[in-house]
Amino acid sequence: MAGRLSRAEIEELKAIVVSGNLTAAAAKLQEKLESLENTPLDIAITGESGAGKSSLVNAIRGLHDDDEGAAKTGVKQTTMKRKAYPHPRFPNVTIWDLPGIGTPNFQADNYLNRVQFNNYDFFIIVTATRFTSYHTTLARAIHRLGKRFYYVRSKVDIDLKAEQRKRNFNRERTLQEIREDCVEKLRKAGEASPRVFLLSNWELDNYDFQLLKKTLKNELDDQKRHVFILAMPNISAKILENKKAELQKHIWEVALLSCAIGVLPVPGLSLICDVAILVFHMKRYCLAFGLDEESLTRLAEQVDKPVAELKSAIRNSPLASAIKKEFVLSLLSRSLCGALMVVELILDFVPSLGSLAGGGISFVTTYYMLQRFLNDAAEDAQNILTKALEPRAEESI
Ligand SMILES: Nc1nc2c(ncn2[C@@H]2O[C@H](COP(=O)(O)OP(=O)(O)O)[C@@H](O)[C@H]2O)c(=O)[nH]1
Ligand SMILES: [Mg+2]
Repeated sequence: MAGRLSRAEIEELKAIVVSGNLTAAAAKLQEKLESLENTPLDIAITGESGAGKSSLVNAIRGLHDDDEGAAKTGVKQTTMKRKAYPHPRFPNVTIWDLPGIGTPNFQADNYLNRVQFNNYDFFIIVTATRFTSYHTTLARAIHRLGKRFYYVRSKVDIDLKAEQRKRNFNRERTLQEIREDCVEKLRKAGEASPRVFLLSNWELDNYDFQLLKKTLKNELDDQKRHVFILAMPNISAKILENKKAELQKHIWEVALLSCAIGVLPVPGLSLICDVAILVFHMKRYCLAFGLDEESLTRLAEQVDKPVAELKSAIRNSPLASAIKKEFVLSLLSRSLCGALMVVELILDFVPSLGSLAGGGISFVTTYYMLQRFLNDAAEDAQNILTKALEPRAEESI
């Protein structure tokens, strides 16, 4: 069922409609939506050699180390030059694998100049062992240059495994000890109030990844946040929920844009709404949720299941490549009844919409269609995740 507009959305919508200047509002909305879609996000991963930088680059991109296009990892793999790894589905997002720090002649300022520090939105400083003055000197230099940084302690799965051999093993206590040790080392190295996130690149969604994600979300501006959320790997229900909520926030803007375009005399556009807008956004939803051939094939390989098995979990949504004008038109003709039912509902809330050309039908149709499609895509993404995580038949015997 279509979700309701929030109070803030209704107010904003009313203001636009009442102002009577829909064309100007549409131009602004178009600009806003375009910049949301194209904003670059550049994440720099740094730390000493062997800390797990390249592994973190892969994990954030949702890749396994041996997937095609993954950053090379391993004891002998050292990166002397920075290397860009574009996000597999959102090319405006780049994860940068920076050269190792902490070599005998290491100088933070030189290093930052060499890696073109200005290119990045924030830095993640990784260690798998102890934080030292190399890390804090680098962090201070980053801070001086007006950029943000986050300390990550990687490979905590190894520490836990080692501690597990002890009889009085306690997971939470071990993690707390690692955290305290990191904080203490950072304080000693001159960091007044350190924040450290404990991660395993092999189990990215465990430990402090949620917290790191939340912190980044809160500290990025609106546009970067949007891009960051959509680019996260689809590894947990929480991430899928975040994506849905983020996409949901912008549906009403897309709908209003469609409505504004609908009232302009643009030849070839549908009477009831702009089909191209629907195609564009539905495709984006699919890509965000990994509902595309490439993502499914990769996931199937990662969990060692046939891709057909993962696809069998899909109930509603087509894959990104199948979303074309014809698909949307057929969806529209099937959904028109439902859409018309919500027209009244929405007109109750925003009566002035009725004064728009076509009685706001374009707004309502677009809103309804995107809302439904988003619900379906999010549900399918969850079904796929559940299927991917299910034990394989022979394992459950
Ligand atoms: N157990 C475990 N091993 C890791 C983790 N991160 C990296 N490794 C391993 O540590 C080694 C060095 O990792 P790599 O990402 O190449 O480090 P880099 O030199 O900083 O890029 C590789 O063998 C990785 O597989 C982790 O979180 N847990
Ligand atoms: Mg590396």
